[in-house]
Amino acid sequence: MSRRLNEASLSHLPANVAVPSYDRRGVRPGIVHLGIGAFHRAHQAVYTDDVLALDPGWGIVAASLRSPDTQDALEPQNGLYTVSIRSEAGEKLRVIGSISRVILAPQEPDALLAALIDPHVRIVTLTVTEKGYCHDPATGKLDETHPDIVHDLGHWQNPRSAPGLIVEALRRRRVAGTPPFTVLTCDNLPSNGRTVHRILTRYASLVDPDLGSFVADEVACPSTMVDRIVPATTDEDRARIEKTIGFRDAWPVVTEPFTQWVIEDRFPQGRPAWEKAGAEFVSDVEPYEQMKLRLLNGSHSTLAYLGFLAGYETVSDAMAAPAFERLLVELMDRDVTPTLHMPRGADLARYKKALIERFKNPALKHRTGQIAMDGSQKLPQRLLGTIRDRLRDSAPIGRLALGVAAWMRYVTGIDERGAPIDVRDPMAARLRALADDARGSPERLAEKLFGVREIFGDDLPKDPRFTQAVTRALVQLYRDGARRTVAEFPSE
Ligand code: CS2
Repeated sequence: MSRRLNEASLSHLPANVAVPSYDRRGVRPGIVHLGIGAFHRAHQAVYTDDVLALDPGWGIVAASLRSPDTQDALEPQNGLYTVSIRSEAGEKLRVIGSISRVILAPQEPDALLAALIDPHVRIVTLTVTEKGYCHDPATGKLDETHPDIVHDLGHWQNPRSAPGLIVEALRRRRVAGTPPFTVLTCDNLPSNGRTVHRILTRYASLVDPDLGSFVADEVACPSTMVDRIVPATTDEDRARIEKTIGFRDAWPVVTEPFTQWVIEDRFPQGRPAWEKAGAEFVSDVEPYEQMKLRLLNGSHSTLAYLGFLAGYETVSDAMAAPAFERLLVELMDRDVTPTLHMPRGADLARYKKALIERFKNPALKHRTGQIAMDGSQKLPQRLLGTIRDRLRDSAPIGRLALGVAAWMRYVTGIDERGAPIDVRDPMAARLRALADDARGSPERLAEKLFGVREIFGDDLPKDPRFTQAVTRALVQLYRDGARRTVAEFPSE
């Protein structure tokens, strides 16, 4: 077996593997990142790596809030890892050096808080996934009954949730006279900056009303739209990359050529010149966010549930079926596009065409089962917002309802052949219990699931246009299976 990738191996890598162009010894952390998963490492960490040569003051200290896996993989590698960019044209490899340290929050809470209160740290970025914000997905408000929030409010000096950690760090900075950092969420939440600001303000006000006002008035939470498809790394990826670079990387990340980052330019304590790496700074991100959440993520979730039920393992497998491609094109063009309000100059037609190509990328083994995770946290911003807008316009919602129905079928935990589905979702147990209560009747299943207010809110379950369209699609899915339902679904 080869030696491990680390600082010493950088000068021994093959010439076609790009390496950091700056001296890592001169880098100082200016960013703390919470939630170091593959997405952060293929996205924000790459943009930052691109600009560290210009200003070495923006290195990243990253934290895992739960699992030790990333720390175990990256610490022996001095934070270095490989990004593999894959397409039909082949694979490009690059070693990223912007992460200097990985902290495991549950084990080293003091180290994380120390990093967060360092006056040189001026930005805290987050990719903690939708569920990491401990909020109610339907309303976007803090879920005050969430076990981690209940814990943190009782022990606010020893928090474990992302809101708890951020607010405690802000409190300590305030006591020390250090200006607050900017909080930059990079998760796929609607109006993500505003949502995070609301959650942090509420949490802080429950700790101390005065701290709540401080967070409300003084902490900037710019919105962002982040985009890059990053499938989970496989052992096959590890072996292939080791062969090319000649060193073992315990956790490389695999991604596509496409990458996009649109950021609201509101950083009172300064920021890296990410625009030099291709990020777009705008005054209003929300149209871009909505475009991406509804077109990309909405299609992704629809494809994930229907594709999984139809027996397609990956997104590109499902997209190779003409009926699936047609459904998605129609979903984007006829159902989502009319709900978007883009600034002049945004080329939606080009964006959608590129999306179809991205989904078809056969070199990315993006598993439908991966995207299907955490649906309870994803449906509101991916499909239900579009549905609300369509209903307001008295427009048809058939395809959108089919996506919701496929999710319902999926969370029963039993696939079309009677085999168990490993449903990963913070609400999995509750959803499963509701499904069991429905005893195989699609009508009852739909009715039970409409009652989950955290997902569907109070309005949709009362609208017969919504409930009937979803129930009809669910009946069809049970009767005909996903493949046939998609093939026969009317283009209205
Ligand atoms: C996907 C996203 O897993 C999922 O839910 O829809 O991770 C998607 O790949 C990214 O948002 C693309 O930017």
